[in-house]
Amino acid sequence: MEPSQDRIAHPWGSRVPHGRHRPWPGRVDMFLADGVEPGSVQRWVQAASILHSDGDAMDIAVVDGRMVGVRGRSVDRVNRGRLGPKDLFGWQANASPDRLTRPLVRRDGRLVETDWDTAMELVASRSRELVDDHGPGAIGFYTSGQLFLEEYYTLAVLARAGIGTNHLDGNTRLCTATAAEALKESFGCDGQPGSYDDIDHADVIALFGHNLAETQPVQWMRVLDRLEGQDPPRLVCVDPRPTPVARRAAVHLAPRPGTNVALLNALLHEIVRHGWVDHDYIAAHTVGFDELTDQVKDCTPQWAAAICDVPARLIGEAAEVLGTAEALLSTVLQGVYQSHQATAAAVQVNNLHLIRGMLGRPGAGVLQMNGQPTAQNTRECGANGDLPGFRNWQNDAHVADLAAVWNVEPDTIPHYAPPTHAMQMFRYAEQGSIRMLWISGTNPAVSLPELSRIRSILSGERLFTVVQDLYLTETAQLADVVLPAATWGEKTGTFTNADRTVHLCAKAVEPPGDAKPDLEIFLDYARRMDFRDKDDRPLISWHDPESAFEAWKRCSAGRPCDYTGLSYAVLRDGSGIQWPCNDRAPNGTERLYTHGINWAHPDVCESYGKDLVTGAANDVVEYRSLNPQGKAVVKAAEYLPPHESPGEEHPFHLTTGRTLYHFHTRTKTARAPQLDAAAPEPWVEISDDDARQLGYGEGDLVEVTTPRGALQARLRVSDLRPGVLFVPFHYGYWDTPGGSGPDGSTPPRAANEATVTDWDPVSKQPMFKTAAASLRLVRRGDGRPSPAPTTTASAPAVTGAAPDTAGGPAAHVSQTPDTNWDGRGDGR
Ligand SMILES: Nc1nc2c(c(=O)[nH]1)N[C@H]1C(S)=C(S)[C@@H](COP(=O)(O)OP(=O)(O)OC[C@H]3O[C@@H](n4cnc5c(=O)[nH]c(N)nc54)[C@H](O)[C@@H]3O)O[C@H]1N2
Ligand SMILES: Nc1nc2c(c(=O)[nH]1)N[C@H]1C(S)=C(S)[C@@H](COP(=O)(O)OP(=O)(O)OC[C@H]3O[C@@H](n4cnc5c(=O)[nH]c(N)nc54)[C@H](O)[C@@H]3O)O[C@H]1N2
Ligand SMILES: [Mo]
Repeated sequence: MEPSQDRIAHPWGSRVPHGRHRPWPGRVDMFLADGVEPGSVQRWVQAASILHSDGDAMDIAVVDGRMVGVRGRSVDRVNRGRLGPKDLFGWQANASPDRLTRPLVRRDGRLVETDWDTAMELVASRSRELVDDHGPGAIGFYTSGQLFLEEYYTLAVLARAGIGTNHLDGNTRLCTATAAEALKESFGCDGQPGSYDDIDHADVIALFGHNLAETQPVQWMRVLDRLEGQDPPRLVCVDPRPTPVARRAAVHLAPRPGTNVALLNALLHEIVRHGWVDHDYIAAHTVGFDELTDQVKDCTPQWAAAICDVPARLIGEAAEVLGTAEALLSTVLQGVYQSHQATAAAVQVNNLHLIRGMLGRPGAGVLQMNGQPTAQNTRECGANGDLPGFRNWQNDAHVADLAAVWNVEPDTIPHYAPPTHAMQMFRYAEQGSIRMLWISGTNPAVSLPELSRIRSILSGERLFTVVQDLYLTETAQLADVVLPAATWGEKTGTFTNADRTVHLCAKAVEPPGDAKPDLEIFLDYARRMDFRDKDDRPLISWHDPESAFEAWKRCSAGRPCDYTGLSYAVLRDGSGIQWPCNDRAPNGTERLYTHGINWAHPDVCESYGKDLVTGAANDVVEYRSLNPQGKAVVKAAEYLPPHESPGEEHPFHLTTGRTLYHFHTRTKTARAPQLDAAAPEPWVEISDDDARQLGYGEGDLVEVTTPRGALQARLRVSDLRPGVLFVPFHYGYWDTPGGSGPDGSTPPRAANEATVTDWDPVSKQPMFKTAAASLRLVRRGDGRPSPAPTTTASAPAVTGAAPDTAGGPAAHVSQTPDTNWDGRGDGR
């Protein structure tokens, strides 16, 4: 192992070969600011990363009240001490000089500084007026996948029972709504079946629209280590881009964007035809297998090859690898969730596992991935379009049970319709029925589709907009009130990663200026609004993170996401722990569904399911007759062509997504020098073939246009599949944080100028991955290559066409083998 490496140039660090069925050996990564020696660190404070859904456990180094670095926690089951580039360098953004330190209010058109009392009184008085004049439905809350559990739970209680509005959702709608929905459709309830430890045991790992290498680099390190160890797994990758995953795959299928269902139906067709199915498992644990065989009967590889533009032979090969796996692990992410027929496709991956009996044992699992670090908590706390604790809004007993936890009348909690989804909330704001929108921890003026529309909604006179953030983002610039929040490292809380692991993340340093933790802001609002329960006691009785956690435990008791066995004390010092954690499973639960399906019973399930084409919700009678015993539902889906396909005027498929070095709208990663320098500007990826045909070259400035809008960036000629353009969605208006705004001084460069306002009918997740676009040359590049990274999916088709991405001495990270690992990782 190299004792130290440039981790911009080598994002995954040194390999430690990892044999099948063995515990993953540890490697402790540490990065300290220039001039800081390990011996001079005064305190190491326990935390976990919030720059992806992996939940990498780390300690924050503190000297004289300042963060000076990070070190991976080798005791933790998730990362065994490893950290990815964003974990290693991202913390520097906390100390950026342009942090918000005082509340701002808009006066005479300008945002001016004020004190907390003035800002909060303005928000509270406007809320009271609106509720009095127009009812609770005039207020909407749009939150995040990046706050802590305690904050979401408090927000859910104050919105659903305090205000009594149905309009509360998270940016998780853009992110993992389909993960939740696919789990509800197949298993009756949210909750990740698999575990990251399945990577240690699987003989086949299939990644559907998931660039694991760039978006969860630490689990990719685990896969890479296995590829170098005894009995390595075979990878199947379904992705139109030549991602690092695709490059290591035994079979890489690069379908036309938007055709996942056709491809999956052909894979299922082959698996059924060859009899690679587990009939005992199907009979014992599922309903719906016959409908599935019927649906895929004619979906031959030749049929799918014509739709997906993938060789039929490769589809057959992939089916054989999947069909003959002895322990199959599948992961699904945005290439499915944000693409056409999102839920229908994600459900077919569940079907693959159900009909092959690939669940609930080591190596056999599904990870319907989350993307954001704390998205699982948004969902389980009911700060998205669900009720807290995975309760079913259509089941009166569940609503009554929740009302009892909160000591309110059931009618206080809106359940006349499904909780409003974010896309609909923006529509209501556009139409004027939502008159106040409180946005916390998300930057919709960069991350929602069709940005010209979003800007006009947010800046409209009729909407009173509150934005709670760390910086004066593109969104905050349009607000009426801006509340300065404390973030990771400056506040304490817990959160849950994609494989149900709960971590404690402690406060290491003070927030800047007057910035406050989101929890304190929500509690302050609840006090000012004087929310009461039915006995006239304060609705919200907790006052700090730990008491909020204890309150949430009561709400989660007896539900699938049972936290009753956890506490701050249990989470301190050791490893993260997977829920459910209770009397029966005091050390947590590695895998769900080890003894059949337990949350799909009509009286228990979170959802009665939906029609996969229209999204219409089933009622309890339909569900009971379909699934009286609460088995898993094998739900078939027919392939339907995308709503918008390339044609004469817009000949390309435009797809969008991520790069390794940046997180989302870059509010943090653009403020970390090593990360910013690795990918300083946006780019447009095009295939070698298309570039040659058009006579365009590396570095040319181009404009991408769709019916919604246009953006400009320089061209990267890559091994992308022909006919597709890829644009990273990270870049908003600013070249540099705090730079010029959308005043026309610089050409637009955000991917979402061009994306479409359209969503999956079942999960309501917007379609960021499929649009039809045209391409035009603006200016020749004069031999200067585009700034896209060379270490990732955006690597140039011709080696050497751009200088290698590297970080130099400023990106050197120490790597130390860790041998004290008993393979248990619970640290107890
Ligand atoms: N570096 C980094 N890591 C992150 C984040 C980040 O911003 N930066 N964000 C986090 C969050 S919130 C999320 S949601 C995750 C997202 O993680 P991923 O889903 O892995 O990332 P994306 O780049 O959005 O999309 C994945 C792949 O989908 C492919 N794709 C596009 N269209 C289709 C299609 O129709 N079918 C198929 N099969 N594939 C298609 C794209 O080519 C792309 O490589 O990453 C998390 N981790
Ligand atoms: N075209 C396209 N668009 C996409 C996607 C895509 O693939 N393509 N992906 C979608 C997905 S999956 C996602 S998750 C979204 C992400 O989209 P956003 O949620 O808009 O992205 P972020 O930049 O993470 O925004 C989080 C904001 O919260 C702030 N923040 C960070 N920590 C805290 C905190 O502790 N408290 C508070 N109050 N604020 C905090 C940050 O400064 C930042 O402004 O984008 C979606 N949009
Ligand atoms: Mo996401």
